[in-house]
Amino acid sequence: MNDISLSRAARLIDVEARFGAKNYKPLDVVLSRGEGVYVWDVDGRRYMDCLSAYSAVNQGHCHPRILAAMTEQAGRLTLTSRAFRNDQLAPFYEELCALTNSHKALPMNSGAEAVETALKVARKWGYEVKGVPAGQAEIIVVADNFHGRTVAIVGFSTDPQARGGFGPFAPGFHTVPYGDSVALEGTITPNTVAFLVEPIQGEAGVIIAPAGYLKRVRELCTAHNVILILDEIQTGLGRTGKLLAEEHEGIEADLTLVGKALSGGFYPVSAVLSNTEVMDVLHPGEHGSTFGGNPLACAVARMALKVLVEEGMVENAARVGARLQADLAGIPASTVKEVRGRGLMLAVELHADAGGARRVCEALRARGLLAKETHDHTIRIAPPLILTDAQADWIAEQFSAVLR
Ligand code: IF1
Repeated sequence: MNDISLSRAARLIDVEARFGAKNYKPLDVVLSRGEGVYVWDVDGRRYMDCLSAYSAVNQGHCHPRILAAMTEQAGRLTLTSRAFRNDQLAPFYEELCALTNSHKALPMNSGAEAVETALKVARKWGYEVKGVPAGQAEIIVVADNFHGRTVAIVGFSTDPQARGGFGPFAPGFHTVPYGDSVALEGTITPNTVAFLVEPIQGEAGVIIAPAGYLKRVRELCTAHNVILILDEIQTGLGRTGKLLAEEHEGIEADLTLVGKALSGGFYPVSAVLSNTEVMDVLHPGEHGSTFGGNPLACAVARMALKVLVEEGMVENAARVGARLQADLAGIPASTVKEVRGRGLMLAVELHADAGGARRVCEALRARGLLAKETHDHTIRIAPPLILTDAQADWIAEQFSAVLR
């Protein structure tokens, strides 16, 4: 690093601090280019990206086929609004539903919008189909959830940082512990319309529920006529070594939420997928979005799904993820409490007295590896799904060097 380029990064960081809202505290690495599993900072220094923009770039940075689809579509037609039809929406629906075995899809943009959409669908279904008295619909969520940042969503967060100071909140939400199907059953009432849960909790620190939990949840939702909404915005589209994480337990949600990697990180694209006719409660004018389902988003998402499947990224995530997890678990470091995860959604949790995860992330960064801590003691590892064996071994070597 020379002084001139150092000052360029420092200047950009200073300008951010002066003009930007202070709602983030990123690592002080200023990136200007990405390709595959690698990103480069403004000084030309290369890093392996072990965050993948929170699993939005599962396909790797600037995937050439998605880039080509995006630029081609951008030169033809970008936005019509849903007041008119466009020629990309129908094939997007068809391909997305075929791939995920869904009946119907509703496109939005951000993950939070997909969550909000599912909550609205569930409530409306509750009133119109289940027969819940007006204004009485209840939705059950779990503790330590992360579903986004809207007022309704943070209202049922249990994280004081996410919800503090943002009330008053929407009523009608109840919280049960994650992984506890008995608590779920005890909280269901005749007015319960939905249960919303992440198959593996991301922000909570890559928390995997006990085996059989989701299966039991599925049984309870069916038995009590409650819509099961799985938030697969982070776990979906190959991250855990299956296309959808629900496949690990052999279940199907009623509503499945996908986002992030649905566009390979090129563009915000999310969707609500429906396995039943529950989506039919929405009629013209009752829900929508200016950008949702636009032709650019559809063209990008179609190619993002195509490369995920055609280039074997889901299988690769399972295989290389297992190898990396075993490598990490084999590091003889007394600072490590647990290595866990599925596919390439991994986490290393440190003991509380190990000096903190942020420090480890800083040390990894100095060795050319970008990872992000979650809470104080957990480092998450989520590289693009195109990771090779040699790259996985390299990641484990860097952790070994830093942790020992
Ligand atoms: C940020 C976390 C990850 C999500 C699940 C919905 C959304 C997310 C399961 C909302 C978003 C992001 C948002 C990002 C940080 C990040 C995150 F640490 F906060 F939890 F990935 F681990 N459901 N997760 O994980 O999607 O509206 O953002 O498109 O900075 O807030 P969105």
